[in-house]
Amino acid sequence: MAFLSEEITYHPKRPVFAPILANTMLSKVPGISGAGPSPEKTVFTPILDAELIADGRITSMPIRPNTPTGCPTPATITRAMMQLCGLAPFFINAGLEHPATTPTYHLCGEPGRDPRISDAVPMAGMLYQRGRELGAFLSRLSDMLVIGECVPGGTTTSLCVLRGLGYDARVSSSFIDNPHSLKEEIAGAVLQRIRDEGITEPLDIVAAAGDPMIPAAAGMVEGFSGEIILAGGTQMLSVAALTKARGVRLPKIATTIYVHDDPSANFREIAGAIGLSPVYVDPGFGETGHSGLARYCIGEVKEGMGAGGAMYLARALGHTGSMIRDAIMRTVEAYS
Ligand code: AAM
Repeated sequence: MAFLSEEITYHPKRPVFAPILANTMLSKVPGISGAGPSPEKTVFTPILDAELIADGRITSMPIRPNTPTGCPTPATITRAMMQLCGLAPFFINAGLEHPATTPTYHLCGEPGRDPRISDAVPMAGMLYQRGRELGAFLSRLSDMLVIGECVPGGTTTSLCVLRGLGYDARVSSSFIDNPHSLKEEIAGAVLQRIRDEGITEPLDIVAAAGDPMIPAAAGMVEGFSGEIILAGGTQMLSVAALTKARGVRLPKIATTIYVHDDPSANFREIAGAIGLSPVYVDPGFGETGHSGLARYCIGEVKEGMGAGGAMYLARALGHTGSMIRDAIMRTVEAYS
């Protein structure tokens, strides 16, 4: 199997890798997110993942960068790619519950609220606008913008947004066992509220049902003039669905094979319905001999913090599949 699902057509000269950090209160619902050691602690994952990528270690809390089953956080992969490529990530805070512990560009948003109860992102319009301005600013510095995300619970907000925009989506999960019935229960309640309140405008649907990452990323897609890569899985489909609904150009999506081929979701079908043909990376974690990385192949973690897009970027910058795998192995082993 080839490392990448398609040939690289563009080799950037000055890429910017920009993960968007945000919270949704849905991550605190027990059983909804595996991106953190407990439901309450998932809100810290974006901050701790960013710390790991920027500093190479987590010091603000006594937490290891692996799941309880020994599966490395996707931030480990992103860290390895930043080092391999000699890049510094540009973190964007679209709405975090707690202050970040690494430098971030603050869009002055708020954490996403529970969309079953009230509008999740009342500031969606402002976040879109600020994302657009940031995208335009970055256009002067860079020819390729790779946008990642870290939003625990974000697959569920994306489910709500995609359904609200008319797509019959089934989304991925950080868990091996995708908590579909819990997600369906939440999406059902949110869609009922959208119908009851007569919300039809795409950005209003995101304000009602989404999380702060979605409008910020979509605004950046509109504002940036160079090559755009959305680095992520089903969460990035909701960003692309929003840009499509607003008549903005369609971005490219890069993810891992673990999301692309996830039998518990319908990533390919929804990407096709939006008009996208995503590129995916197969890093061959099953053949590395590392039992934690091999768990990606059975559906644990799968993707996150732009890991798939970071590996794509490393290929676009000329690194081979085996160089990329070796860099990941070195980083993973340093944290074992
Ligand atoms: C981010 N950090 C992660 C992780 N993600 N650490 C471990 N596993 C992950 N999958 P869900 O909706 O199930 O919470 O999945 C979305 C989260 O999973 C996002 O934060 C994404 O970046 C990834």
